[in-house]
Amino acid sequence: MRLVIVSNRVTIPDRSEKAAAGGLAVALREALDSHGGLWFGWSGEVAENAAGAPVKTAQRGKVTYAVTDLTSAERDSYYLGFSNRALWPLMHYRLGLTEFSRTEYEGYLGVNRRFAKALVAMLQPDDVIWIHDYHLIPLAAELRRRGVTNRIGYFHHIPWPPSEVFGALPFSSTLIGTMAAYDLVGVQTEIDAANLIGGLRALSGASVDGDRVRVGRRQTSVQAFPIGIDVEAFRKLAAASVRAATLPIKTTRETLGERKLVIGVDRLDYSKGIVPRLEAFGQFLRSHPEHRGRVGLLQIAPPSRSEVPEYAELDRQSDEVAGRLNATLGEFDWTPIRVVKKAYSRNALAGLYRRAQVGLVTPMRDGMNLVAKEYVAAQDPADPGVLVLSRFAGAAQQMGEALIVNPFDTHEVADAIRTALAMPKSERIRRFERLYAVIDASDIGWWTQRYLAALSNSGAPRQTTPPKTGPRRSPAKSADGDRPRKPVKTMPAVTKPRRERAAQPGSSPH
Ligand code: GDG
Repeated sequence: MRLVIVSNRVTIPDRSEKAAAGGLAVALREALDSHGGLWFGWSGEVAENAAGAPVKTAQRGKVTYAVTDLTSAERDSYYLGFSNRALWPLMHYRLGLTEFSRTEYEGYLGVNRRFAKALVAMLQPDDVIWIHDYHLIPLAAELRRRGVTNRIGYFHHIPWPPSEVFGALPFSSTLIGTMAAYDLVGVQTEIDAANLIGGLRALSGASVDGDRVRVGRRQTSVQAFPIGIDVEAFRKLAAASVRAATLPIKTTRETLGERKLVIGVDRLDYSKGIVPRLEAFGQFLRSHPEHRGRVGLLQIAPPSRSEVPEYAELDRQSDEVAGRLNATLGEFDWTPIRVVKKAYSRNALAGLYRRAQVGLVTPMRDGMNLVAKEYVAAQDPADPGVLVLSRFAGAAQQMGEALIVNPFDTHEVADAIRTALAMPKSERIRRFERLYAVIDASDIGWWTQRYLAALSNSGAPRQTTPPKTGPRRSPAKSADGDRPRKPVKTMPAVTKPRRERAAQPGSSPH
């Protein structure tokens, strides 16, 4: 069997490039390496002759990379328009920000048709095809129209909203109905799975039996596969980065001195809740003035999709709020909030996570949120920091030992920051060990294998899921003084966020 991965953007690695630590791209590349495979998608480049030009290919080991450029009209309608001004806000429950245009929808369908046409020419009979994310929802339907009978799976990295929200999108019934062309649809959480299945039933008249969904003559399966990170690689990276005291870590030591550090790391995206988070930090300093001068918030926010107007507005707002809070709460020798709008190396990020006493991960809505997992993986097991996590991040479904907060409630987030900073070491260690065990048992390797196993079983008689077990053993320290013991990889514990235990999501808290 050969694995074929399709994603919106494909970066052809440099021949000399050493594998980066972890990350989705690395995990997918490893899966391709072990099966031999093809990775197809947009090059990220724009060229006016793109539609008629041949696909560009490059061979790296056992993997063939095949990329196509987009015309500027395609990029505007498919990528900047329908994907990022209609689907992205809609999937994040932000109807007020959702901009729909028929022309952009046509452009989206057009690029999916063009991708299908290009892919068909490269397919072999035993290929298993794995398509990623919201840019490419109708791709399997386009492939089926061209007679492709191979196994095709889809993974949706972002949330799936309830049908009352998704149904507001014109042509929502047609679009959601194309999901039935897949053999397996993976989403991040059980809430997303329930929403998608509910939407298929309500909007395209699907009949449903557990995770099996039938639309007309086609049957698919919708299941949750919570994505993970390469925990082991990230843990090593963080420990090494702090030991080596590379530049940002050294400078942070010098500029912060004994001051405590609260860290946020997010693409500059409104779904990540950066502005409400800054406000919450301001509220924390107002409510607990004893912390003034003793703690600072570092928000790393590399710019993202800056050609989309809502992102440009967020850029402006975050500067304004940080400026106002620093001006009103800061002192001549202390700046409470630093927002840096640039990307740092993974190495630097890992070290900064480890230096920070609090990881502040408060998206308004998020598919999973890998930063939450990276923050935990990076901690010193002997003196770990505390994760404050939004209940609306998919990660909250697994990481109930974090301090779970409602990001819309500024006072609640402010109180959680105070609780985190005051938490006794024994409790920090207890929470860290449970969180580490959960993310380690469901790391990126587990995710890839589990998805691909389910895809190759799809269509076959129903799979039996391994029993859910409690959290793994505590990550007791090992001989190197830092490495938590590796738990056995089976099904990870799926713990509910603490606040949610009493009132569970009948109608989903999302
Ligand atoms: C989508 C879904 C889902 C951030 N700043 C820098 C940097 N990053 C890295 C983080 C992390 C990644 O970017 C962000 O991942 P998230 O999961 O937090 O969010 P999205 O980008 O929105 O990803 C999300 C994910 O897909 C996977 O399925 O979890 O819900 O929205 O790895 O570390 N990396 C570097 N420098 C930075 O400044 N090197």
